[in-house]
Amino acid sequence: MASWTLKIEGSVGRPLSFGWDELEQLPAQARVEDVSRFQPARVGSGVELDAVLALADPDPAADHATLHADRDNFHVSIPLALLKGQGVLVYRIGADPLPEEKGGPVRLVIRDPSACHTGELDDCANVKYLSRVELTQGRGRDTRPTSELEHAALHAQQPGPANAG
Ligand SMILES: Nc1nc2c(c(=O)[nH]1)N[C@H]1C(S)=C(S)[C@@H](COP(=O)(O)O)O[C@H]1N2
Ligand SMILES: [Mo]
Repeated sequence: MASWTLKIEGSVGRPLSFGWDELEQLPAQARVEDVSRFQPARVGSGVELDAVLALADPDPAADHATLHADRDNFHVSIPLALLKGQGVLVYRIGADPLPEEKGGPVRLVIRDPSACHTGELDDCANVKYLSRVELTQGRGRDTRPTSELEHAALHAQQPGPANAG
């Protein structure tokens, strides 16, 4: 169905590549229905990031996950300890693929982020067009805006509703 893949790579025993069909085959306990229940501004359903990472057999020394959106060259690196229990990979709305204007084909939705640039697990880390998750020892690439000005400029480029973020 889908022409995209989400790769899990870096410090893992088993690099993996997921498309729509592979994500659909994940067990019920990995599934998350309707992220708007905990993030009212976000939509869609998906799977727990933790469940997907576990399948790749992470190196015990890996301590960061870097979330790569190669499409627009946006990258976020977060300590695994902070990310644990927080990340949902959203890729569908009902039976349909998550559209690009919602950050599809795959978007990370953090269950409980802090406001933009107020911490490592912030709203800015809800990576759209997610193409790769790379596990590393130490922090990886992070292109999140660091100032209000940079942040406003980034939002001005985004499709979809204006966001004061
Ligand atoms: N690929 C990608 N993901 C991204 C961004 C981006 O520029 N590119 N911006 C981030 C920032 S700074 C914020 S605050 C949120 C905004 O999400 P929204 O547009 O759905 O509100 O997306 C994040 N995810
Ligand atoms: Mo942001």
